[in-house]
Amino acid sequence: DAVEIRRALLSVSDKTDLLVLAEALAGAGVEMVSTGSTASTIREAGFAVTDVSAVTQFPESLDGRVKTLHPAVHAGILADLRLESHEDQLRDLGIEPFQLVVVNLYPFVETVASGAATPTVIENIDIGGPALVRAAAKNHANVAIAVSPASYPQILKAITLGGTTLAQRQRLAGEAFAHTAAYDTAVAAYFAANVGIKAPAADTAESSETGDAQPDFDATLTVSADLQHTLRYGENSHQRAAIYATPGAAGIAQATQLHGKEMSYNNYVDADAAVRAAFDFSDPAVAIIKHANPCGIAVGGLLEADPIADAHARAHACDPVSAFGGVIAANRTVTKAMAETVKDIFTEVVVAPAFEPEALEILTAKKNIRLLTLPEGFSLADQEIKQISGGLLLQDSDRFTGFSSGGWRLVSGDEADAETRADLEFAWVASRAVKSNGILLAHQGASVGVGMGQVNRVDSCHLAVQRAGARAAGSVAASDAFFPFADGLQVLLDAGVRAVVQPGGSIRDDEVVAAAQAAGVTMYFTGERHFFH
Ligand code: 93A
Repeated sequence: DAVEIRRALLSVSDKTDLLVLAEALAGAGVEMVSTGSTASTIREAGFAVTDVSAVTQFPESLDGRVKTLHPAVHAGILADLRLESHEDQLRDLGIEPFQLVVVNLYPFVETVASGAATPTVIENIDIGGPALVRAAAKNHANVAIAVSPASYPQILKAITLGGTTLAQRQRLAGEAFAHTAAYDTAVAAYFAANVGIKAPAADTAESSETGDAQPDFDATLTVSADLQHTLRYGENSHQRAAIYATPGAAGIAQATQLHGKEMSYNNYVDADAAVRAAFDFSDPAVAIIKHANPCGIAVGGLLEADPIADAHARAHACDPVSAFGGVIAANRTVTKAMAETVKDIFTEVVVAPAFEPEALEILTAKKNIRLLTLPEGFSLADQEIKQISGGLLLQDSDRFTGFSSGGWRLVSGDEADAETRADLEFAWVASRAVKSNGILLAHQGASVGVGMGQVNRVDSCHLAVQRAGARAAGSVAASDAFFPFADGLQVLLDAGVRAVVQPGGSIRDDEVVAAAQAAGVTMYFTGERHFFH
């Protein structure tokens, strides 16, 4: 099944190691057929090469848009020489077969990443190249296809061994189809991101009937984002991924990386969750995030010498085990004192508005830690888009409207004293960063136990209490949504929680309030829910 290479087609944008290959092919007496600048590179190095236009008897035309798109080329690649009829037809047509095709495509992704204007991007959509690649890969019974200089060494070896093996050509064909698929995915992503997606306006008649809907919401979605670069991989190593940035925005996608390894897909997700949590507070605050959930959130004591360092120390103390490998966001400049504690904790990312020079010095001594500064005018997104199969969901971002929206309503126990009230407000804001169902226990401006992401609220309560340990007694609790039954609340009461804030609104609110009253515990209803999925 070895196929000896006698004629090769070469057409490459990336000329890396082209001449190494050309030299070996020339040395083995292989006829090289080539396009425009590939041919001139080979010729200038002193090797014989046939211009593709001599094969097609058709000039390379339309500014290079038509070079190899010709039957004289494609019949030479696609002929299955295991069939006598194909051999006969090639002979009648006067077409020589190829045994090797070496193509790498126009640098589409790189062109987009360079910020090039649309016409340049469009011109870098390779048409003839993928056709060559797919033709050669389809006919791997007869032809070897190399889509990257990384494959040249095995081609060089095959030349010395007298030809390519079937197993080798099959492997190369698989790589080739994966390559063209990834290429077209990048092109499709560019179109999806740069062509406005218009959704029809909401059907207001139907909306007003449902009562809860927002009839004035003109659900026009215009997605505009530019490809920044591809990422090493997505959420897992077998997923391809890329990052896009919205023009004019000032969020995590526009952050400047000062130090450390390349940001990963998960780093971006967690950094976004971390800044969302930290920037919900106006006081100096730190959020430590793992898998988009907080393992600690705290505000710094304003009377402390270094409030942001204090915030970090107290956020870390919430759950030091989980904070290992976390992503930290601070809503103030990272100080030397904060850096001194962070440096001893394995941390993936630190993101902040700025770093003190001494802090930078301390943290950059750690090779892998990623340090990011937020762009000027940093703000969270106004709207959120979630993809579902077959479409998209659009919503306003869940903005924290503070304590003024209708006010809190005391439904159990005594009005909170100032300190308890401050803790309840802290817990309520911090609970917004917890994936639903979320329960957050807090004490003195720091989370002490977080129950996140459970499919029932009782388990979230158990988790929060368990994480808080001895700190549950005397803490305050916030629940991101109402308690549907008294059972979850009872877990908190049994653990010694002294005050609770929650939206209210359950049809069993009476039972829930009665449980709080029986325990003599202060409870407020906010009237506003903060689900976060
Ligand atoms: O513009 S194309 O889509 N039309 C073609 O017929 C064609 N044939 C090869 N692009 C075409 N190619 C691509 O040209 C190859 O994929 C390769 O990336 C590039 C090499 O051109 P040159 O040798 O002129 O640099």
